Amino acid sequence: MDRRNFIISGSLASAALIFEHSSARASVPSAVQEEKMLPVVISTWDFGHKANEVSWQCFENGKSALDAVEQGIRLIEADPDNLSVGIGGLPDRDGIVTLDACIMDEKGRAGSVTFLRDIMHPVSVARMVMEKTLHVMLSGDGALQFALENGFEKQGLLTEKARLAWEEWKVKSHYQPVINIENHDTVGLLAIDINGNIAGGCSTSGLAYKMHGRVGDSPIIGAGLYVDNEVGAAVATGLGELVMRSLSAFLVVELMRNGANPREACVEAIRRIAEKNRDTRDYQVGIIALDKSGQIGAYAVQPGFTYSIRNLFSNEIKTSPSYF
Ligand code: SD4
Repeated sequence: MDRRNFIISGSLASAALIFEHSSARASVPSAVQEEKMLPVVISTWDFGHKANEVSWQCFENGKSALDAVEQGIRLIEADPDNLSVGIGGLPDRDGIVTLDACIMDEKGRAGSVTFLRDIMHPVSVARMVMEKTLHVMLSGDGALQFALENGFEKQGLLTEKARLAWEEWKVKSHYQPVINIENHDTVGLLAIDINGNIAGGCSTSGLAYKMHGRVGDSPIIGAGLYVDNEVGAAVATGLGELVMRSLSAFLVVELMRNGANPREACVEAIRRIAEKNRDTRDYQVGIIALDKSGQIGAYAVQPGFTYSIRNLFSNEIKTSPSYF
């Protein structure tokens, strides 16, 4: 479907929503029913709602799923009030903000940056790694150098709010990193366009007060994010160490390839994490997934994981079911 038809079907969808609310679902025009699943944007947490809006605008402007993913994530990276992504992210235990991000497109290409300092939009640097280099991942000083060479500007990312939170943590924690269910909230966003092309991305400042040099799952292709345009995509949030050990995003996509629906695939990936870590419950991992037809799924270890969905019929924040 071309852009014009997408916009038309968007307005038809609004009509469809009204029908739905008035329990006259059967009256929805058949053209809308046929195309109801695409495009779709799904993202982690409540703040994903406003990221989805930006991604949706990209679709309305005829942009690709990759653009939709990058632009949606950039909005969250630029929000100084978000304490886990981009500017305003909580620092490591030495008071330094280091960022991880990655992106994948429908061709199976991937780009990633880890341990990046002083650049507000790691997802865009990751995209540039994917598009302009022969590599998948750049890290630390090399990632920074690449960003600066490609027009990104250096800027301090530690806001006053984050600095004060870190000062307070140092007193309370006696300078030990705290890894619990409170200290993280990564943005992960998956999008499928009207042509069925899928892209995904992920961006984070990682666990608050982590050891300097620590890298989590978010920039690791197959752990924090995986996209396979034949099958679907998945992205994770939560305690990265557990996600890295089980390659959760890749696992979810492979389970879908073998017939699981997105929800079933997320349940199985979370079940494996929960079963392997029976000694504690003081952590959270949440996974969202999208398949080729636009069906979505979500599941988490703990209650409290929310995700945001935008398609022709729905624009809302949902609470994920959980293992415990
Ligand atoms: C990490 N997975 O660095 C990230 C943090 C996160 O929600 O997702 N927070 O481990």
